[in-house]
Amino acid sequence: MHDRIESLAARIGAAARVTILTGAGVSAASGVPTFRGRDGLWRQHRAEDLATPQAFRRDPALVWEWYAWRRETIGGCRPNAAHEIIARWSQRSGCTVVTQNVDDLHLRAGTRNLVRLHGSIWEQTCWNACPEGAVAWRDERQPLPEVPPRCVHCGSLARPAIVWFGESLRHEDLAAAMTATACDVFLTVGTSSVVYPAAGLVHEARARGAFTAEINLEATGASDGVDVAIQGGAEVVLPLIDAAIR
Ligand code: BV8
Repeated sequence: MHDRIESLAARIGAAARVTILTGAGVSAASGVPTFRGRDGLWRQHRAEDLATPQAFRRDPALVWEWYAWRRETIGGCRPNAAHEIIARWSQRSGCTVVTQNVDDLHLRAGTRNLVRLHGSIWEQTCWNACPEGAVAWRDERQPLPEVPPRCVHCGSLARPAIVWFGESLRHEDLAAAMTATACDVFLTVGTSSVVYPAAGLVHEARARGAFTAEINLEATGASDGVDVAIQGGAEVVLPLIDAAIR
């Protein structure tokens, strides 16, 4: 593992453009539950029951209870060493961070040039798509005074400003992520690489000539397709890489 960390550090140190894609594993050491691992959120709840527009239409109170519980959990979590190293690297010009996480821990760590592909658990939009409510507003109140919450503009139902299964990602976010696949080094960190289009970004980057690396506790479907796969916790491996960058 030492050699792989040294060679990846050399690549990052020499790169003009670095892109980092993150998933739930980056926030695991902060205490945010992952989705598909042991104790992952999807083990207790079926995604299709909770994270789809159909589920929300069927039972908005149930979906909002799940999000209210996750907001409470995430509200008590702090960025860990992985978020902090990524935030520091993001200060370099040419670095883009693309996250699938909705917890905003990258933002709280001070990450620049951040693309939040799946939105934020701290933001809401109007379910009825009233014109003002189409623009997300932030609500960090803990606990939410009313579940389900209401649109601050028209009073109808609000929804989490999160991309659910079967919904399109925001065009500008997907475009920014695709642009960032034109890079020298592409790191995929703490993601099971099963949810598209995010899971396709590392392959796109490699096809465009990037050196690609994965950091994950275990092998994923992306492991065989990257130049180097390092098994370990992001909060352990990223500080080791950082220390090895000259
Ligand atoms: C769309 C919101 C256009 C809920 C989430 C192409 C092929 C196949 C299917 C599709 C495809 N294109 C589109 C699809 C369908 C679908 C999809 O990908 N389905 C999958 C399941 C097959 N995609 C969509 O619907 C997307 N929309 O493409 O629009 C369209 C529209 C209609 C029809 C066709 C196309 C929208 C996707 C939106 C997903 N939203 N959730 C919420 O968060 O509240 S997904 C959910 O999974 C999470 O939000 C999360 O962001 C995402 C990814 O999960 P991960 O972050 O990877 O987390 P996971 O738990 O899985 O893995 C954690 C990893 O960390 C593990 O590997 C573990 O080993 C590791 N780990 C743990 N601890 C550590 C660690 N690693 C390092 N250090 C540690 N300490």
